[in-house]
Amino acid sequence: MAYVPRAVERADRYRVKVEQYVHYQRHGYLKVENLLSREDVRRLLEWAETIRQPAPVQSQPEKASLEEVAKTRTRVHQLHRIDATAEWGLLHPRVLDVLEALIGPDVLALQTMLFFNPPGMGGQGWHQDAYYITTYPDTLIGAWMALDPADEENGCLWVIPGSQCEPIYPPDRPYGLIHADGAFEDLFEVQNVSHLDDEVNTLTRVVRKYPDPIPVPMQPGDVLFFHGHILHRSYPNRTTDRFRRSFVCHYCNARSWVPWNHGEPYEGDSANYLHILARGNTHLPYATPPFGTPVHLRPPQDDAHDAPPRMMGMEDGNMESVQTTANRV
Ligand SMILES: O=C(O)CCC(=O)C(=O)O
Repeated sequence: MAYVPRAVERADRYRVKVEQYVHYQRHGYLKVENLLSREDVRRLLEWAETIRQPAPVQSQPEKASLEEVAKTRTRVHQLHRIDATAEWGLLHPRVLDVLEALIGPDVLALQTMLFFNPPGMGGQGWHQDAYYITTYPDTLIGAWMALDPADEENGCLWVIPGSQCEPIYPPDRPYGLIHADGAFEDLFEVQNVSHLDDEVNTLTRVVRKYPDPIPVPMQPGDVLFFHGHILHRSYPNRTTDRFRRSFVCHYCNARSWVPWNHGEPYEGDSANYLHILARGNTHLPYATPPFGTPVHLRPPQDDAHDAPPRMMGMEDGNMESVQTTANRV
């Protein structure tokens, strides 16, 4: 039985250009403008406004208004586990279209974060996302969906193009590792990752190898895809009158082993069974969307059609084209 991945056909499907793929691979990020419609953004914004009774996510205050939540927390995590709109945003088909091309064909949805970042608040210092979210092989990617205009004043994301080529600088043991322990000669441990103060956050030592971090201004509906290794950060919202709301999700290839559940316990040695298969197929455990958001999966029997056998070389040592191979009886 051959494995033949197929992209999902839909009238409003977003098709990634080769140039965009190359940009993502080369620079570690890709901004796709207007990926979400105005209607989509409105739905997410209206939903964000209704989060007056914060979800039973650990350490959430109960029965607080949005304003109260925003005063104490600039973001809420993992709402898709308890909320249909968050699940819809996480599994937005046009976001998945891009992910299918960048890290697919099989996509596992891992995390949601709703950011409020009201005036005077928010910001996260330099970090690499795969430091926090471990996947083996490491295929982590973020999708940052702008709900408000985001710029330098209200705390847009900053990235270091090309820094996705860096390994993950690990935390002090025994917190976790991405690379095999001891595989590198000179990989150093970092402290206070994500701290806003560059002098306290020792990942800055890596950041300083790169002269040109860049801000990524966004408009509502734009989505920034960013590699799990890219060095990135945001600054506090310096405005007095503008929120910087965004919906940020993380995904990986569904063939990756995921010993991560947002710090929550799980059974066994991987948490794959808790994460939603969003596209394609996988031989690993997975969850289906609890609120019923449609996802386009490919059941195993769909793979059972003839794919051309491919060979790298013939018995005489010469290369053979795929076409010639496919025609062979
Ligand atoms: O949006 C922000 O302020 C920070 C987001 C971020 O760094 C992340 O999602 O990894």
